[in-house]
Amino acid sequence: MTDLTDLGSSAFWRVNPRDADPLETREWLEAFDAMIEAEGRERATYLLRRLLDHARKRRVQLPPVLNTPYRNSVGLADQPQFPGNLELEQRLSSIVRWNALAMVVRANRAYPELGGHIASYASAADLFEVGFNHFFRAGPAGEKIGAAGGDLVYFQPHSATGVYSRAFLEGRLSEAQLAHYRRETGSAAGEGPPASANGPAHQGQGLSSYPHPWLMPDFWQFPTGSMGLGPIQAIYQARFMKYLAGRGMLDTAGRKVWAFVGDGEMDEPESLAGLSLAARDGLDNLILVVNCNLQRLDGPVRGNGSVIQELEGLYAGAGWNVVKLLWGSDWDSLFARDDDGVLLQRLHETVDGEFQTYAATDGRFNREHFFNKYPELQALVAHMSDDDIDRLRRGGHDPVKIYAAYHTAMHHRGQPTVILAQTKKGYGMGHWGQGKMSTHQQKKLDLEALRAFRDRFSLPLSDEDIEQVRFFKPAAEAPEMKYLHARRQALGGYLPARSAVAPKLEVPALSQFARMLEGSSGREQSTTMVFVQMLAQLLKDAVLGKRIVPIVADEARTFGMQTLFRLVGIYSAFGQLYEPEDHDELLYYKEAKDGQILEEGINEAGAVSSWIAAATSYSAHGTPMLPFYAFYSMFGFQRIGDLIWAAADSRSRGFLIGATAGRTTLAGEGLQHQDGVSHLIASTIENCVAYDPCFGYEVAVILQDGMRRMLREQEDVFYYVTVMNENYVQPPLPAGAEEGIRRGMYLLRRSPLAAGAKAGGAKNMPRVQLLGAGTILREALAAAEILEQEYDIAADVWSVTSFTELRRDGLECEHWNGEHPADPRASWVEQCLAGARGPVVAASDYVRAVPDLIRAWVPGTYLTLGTDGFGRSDTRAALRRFFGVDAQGIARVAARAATRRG
Ligand SMILES: Cc1ncc(C[n+]2csc(CCOP(=O)(O)OP(=O)(O)O)c2C)c(N)n1
Repeated sequence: MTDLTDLGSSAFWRVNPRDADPLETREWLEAFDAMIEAEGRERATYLLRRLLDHARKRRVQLPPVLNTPYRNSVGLADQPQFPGNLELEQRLSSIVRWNALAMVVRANRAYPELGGHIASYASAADLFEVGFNHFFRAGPAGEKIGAAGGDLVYFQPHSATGVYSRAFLEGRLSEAQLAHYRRETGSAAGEGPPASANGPAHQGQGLSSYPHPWLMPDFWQFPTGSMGLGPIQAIYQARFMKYLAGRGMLDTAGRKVWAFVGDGEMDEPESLAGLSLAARDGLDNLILVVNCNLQRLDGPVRGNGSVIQELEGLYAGAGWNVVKLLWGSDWDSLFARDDDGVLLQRLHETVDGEFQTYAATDGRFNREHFFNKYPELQALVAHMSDDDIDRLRRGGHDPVKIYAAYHTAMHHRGQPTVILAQTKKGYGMGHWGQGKMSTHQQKKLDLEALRAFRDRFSLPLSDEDIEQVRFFKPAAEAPEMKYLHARRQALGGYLPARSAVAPKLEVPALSQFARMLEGSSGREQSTTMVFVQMLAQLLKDAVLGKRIVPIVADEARTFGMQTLFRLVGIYSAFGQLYEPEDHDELLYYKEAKDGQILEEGINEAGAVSSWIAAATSYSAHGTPMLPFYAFYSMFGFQRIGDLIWAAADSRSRGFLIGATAGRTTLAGEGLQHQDGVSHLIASTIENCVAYDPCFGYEVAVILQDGMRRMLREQEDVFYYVTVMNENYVQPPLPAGAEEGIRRGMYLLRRSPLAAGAKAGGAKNMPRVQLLGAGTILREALAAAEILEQEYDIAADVWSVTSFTELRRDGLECEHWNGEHPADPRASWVEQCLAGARGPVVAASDYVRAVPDLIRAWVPGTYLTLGTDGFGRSDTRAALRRFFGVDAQGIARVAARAATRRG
C-alpha cells in the first residue's frame, strides 16, 4: 500500500498514516473492543480522555481528533426504517428533475441571455425531495403561545428551479409561470403592461431567478441568492426563535430551521460567521445541509484535499453535531466486507479532484482507476459488473440514507446539526454534465442529451415531448400525485409559502413623546441621547414594550445605551452563570434567559442578521417585533450592505440606527470611521426610508411615523435614521413642522431681514435659501446670521431631514405628471421653494451627491456643499472648515451666489 506521508498537507484531512506494526495495532484494538463489550461506551470515552491527557503530558503529537472516517455517520445498525414509498418518490423526483431542467432549457432556447442552472439542482434534488416528503413541516405562524408554526427552509439559491418545479406539481404554480422563468417584468409584447420606474415591483407572471420575497411575496420567504447570506441568516433565525421562546413571546419548540447551502458557498466569510454562536447557544432547532458535490462554479472546491473532511473538522471544532452522509445503500455491503480497511484507505487517499473525475466517468473507468489500485479492493468488487459500479450512489442521492441522516438530525438535542451530504454535480446529466468541469454553466442540452436524461430517469415522455421540452405533470389521480399531496398534507401543507398575516399594532401618539418634542431647555444633548431616551420610553409602552428588540454589536456604551442592560437585560440562552464585576452598581451588566437586548459582540453581519429575523418576524412567525439595531454608521451600509439589501428583499420592518454618524461630527476617529456615504447608499434601496435629522424633535417625529407606517399600516418599509454624538441645545418642535419633517424639509428660520424688506425696507435686498441637514443644519443657521450681519443678505434656513425622501417624492410627481398632463402635481421641494427668492445652497455632512439628489426640483441656482473625499482626524470645527461645510464656508458660497445674481 502507498506511503501516504508524502501526500503533503493538502491531504491532511483525509490521511490515515501508514501502519508500521499491524499486529500490535490489532492487539490494541481487540483489547479496546473487549473493554467496550465488558464496560460500555462511556467507559471507553473516559479511557480515551485519560489516554489523550497522558499523551499530551508525554508530548506525543495528537492526530486530528475532530475527523471521523470517510463513511456515513449513521451506521447500518442505527439506520431507521425508511417510511415512504421509494418507487413513487423516485418517480416524483424524476419528474421534478425534468421540469426544473426544462425551465432552464426552454428559457435559454428562446432567449440565450436569460441564464440559469441545471447542474446544481441535479445534485440537490434528492436532498430537497426527502425533506419535502418527510420532514419540512408547514403550518400557520402564530401569535399565541402554543400555536403551531411551520419549519423555515432556506433553499440553495441556484436550485430554485427544483422548488418551482415541485410547486408546479403541487398545483401552486402554473405552466405559464414556469414558462416565464426569469422573465418577470411582463413587458414583452402581449404580456401585460410594461413595468414603470414607479410601478409595482412585480407585474409579470414570471418566476424570479433566485429566492426573492420582494419579487414573489407569497412564495419565497428568505433571500439566499448572494452566497453566504443564507447560512448566516438561518443561524440567526434559529437563535431568534429561541429568543422569542425565552422571552415568552412565542412557543417555537419543535420548529426547525433548515438551510441548504453549497460546499463552495462555505468559503464565504458569512457562511462561517455564525458557527460558534450556533453551538454556544445550543441551537438544536437548526439543521444545515451542505450539498457537497465537490464542485463550485469554476472547478473543484478542494481539488487537492477534501472539503467534507475539512468542514467536518471546522464544524466539530466549533461544537456542532456533524452527520456525514457520504455513501448510498449499495456501498453498505462493500464496507461490511472491508475487513482490512482497504476500501476506507482508498477513499482516504482519494482527493476531491479525483472524486470529480470518478463522477464524470463510467463504471469501467471507476473500476480500473479506483478499485483496481489494490488487489484486495479489486476482489471486493469482483462480483459487480461495470454497470453495477456505475450505479453505486453517493449518499446525497439515496433517499434511504438521506432519511437516516435527517432523522438523526431531527432527534439530536443540545447542538445544531450540519449534514455533509456528498453528491455529484449535474447528477444524471451523463457525459453532457455530470461531474464536468464546466457543468455549472450548462444551460442548454441538445436532443440527444435530453433523450438520455429521459431514459436515465425513466420519464414517460415521447420524442415529441422531448423536442418541445414540454413540462410534464401526471394526472391528478396518478398514484404519485396522490402520494405527493398526501405527504404534504401529513406535514401540514405546502411550502415555501410566505405569509404577511400578523396583527396590526397601535403605536403611541406623537404627543406621548412630549419630552423629546419640548426640547432640552437649555441643556446640551445629542440626538443619540434623544434616541436612547425614546427607546427607553418605548420599552415601557404597554403595547410595544415587549416587541422592541434592541440590538447592538458591542457599541452600547459608545451610544450611551448601557442603561438598558439592567432595564431589560441582555438575552442569553444560559442566563447569567457569573456574578458581574459591576453587580453592586444600579445599572449592572445583566444577562438573562428572558433578556430583551441582543448583544452580538463585534459582529455587524451577525447583528444585522438578528435584525432581519426580528424585522421579518411578522411574516415568519406572525408575531410583529420592532427591532432597533444601533451601529457605527460607517459599519452599516458600507460594511454589510449586502445583508441590508437582503433585508430589503425580505420586506423587513424595523429601524436601523446609524449612530456616531457624519464625516465631521465623529471628529477624532478618522478615515475609517467617518461616514460620508451611508445616505447615498441608502437612497439606492427602494423600501429604505432614510433620514438625517438634526434635532431631537425631528428624531421623535420620524420614529413615531416609522412605527405607524410599519406596525399599524403594515407597509413593507424599513427606516435608516442617523443620530450623532455632538451635544447641543435641543430646541422645541416648531408649530406645524411635522409634515415637513416627515416629507423631508421644512422652513426652520425665515430671515428677519426679509420680513423687514417686505414691509417696504430694503426692497431689492439679496436673499438666499440655505438647506442644512444633520448637524450641518446648525452651521447653516450660523451662516444665516453671518450673511445677515456681515453681508446684508437675507437668509432663510430650511431643515432637510431627508434628501432621499425628497427625491423619491420628486420622482413620483414626475411620473404622475407624465401620466396626467392635465392634472400636474408639484413636488414637495417645488412646493417649499415656490415663493422663496434667491439662490439655494445645500450642505450636509455627507458627500455632495446626497444634496444633489434633489437638483431636478430646485428652482434657479442650486449649489451643494459636502464632505467628499476621505475623512481624517481633527476637531469638528477644523474638519468642517476643511470640507467647507462650516458656517463661514456656507456663508461665503451663499454670498457669492447671491451677489452674482444680485
Ligand atoms: C456573493 C456571491 N458571489 C458569487 C455568486 C455567483 N455564484 C452563484 S452559484 C456559484 C457557485 C456555487 O457553488 P457551490 O456553493 O458549491 O454550489 P453548487 O452549485 O456547486 O451546488 C457562484 C460563484 C453569488 N451568487 N453570490
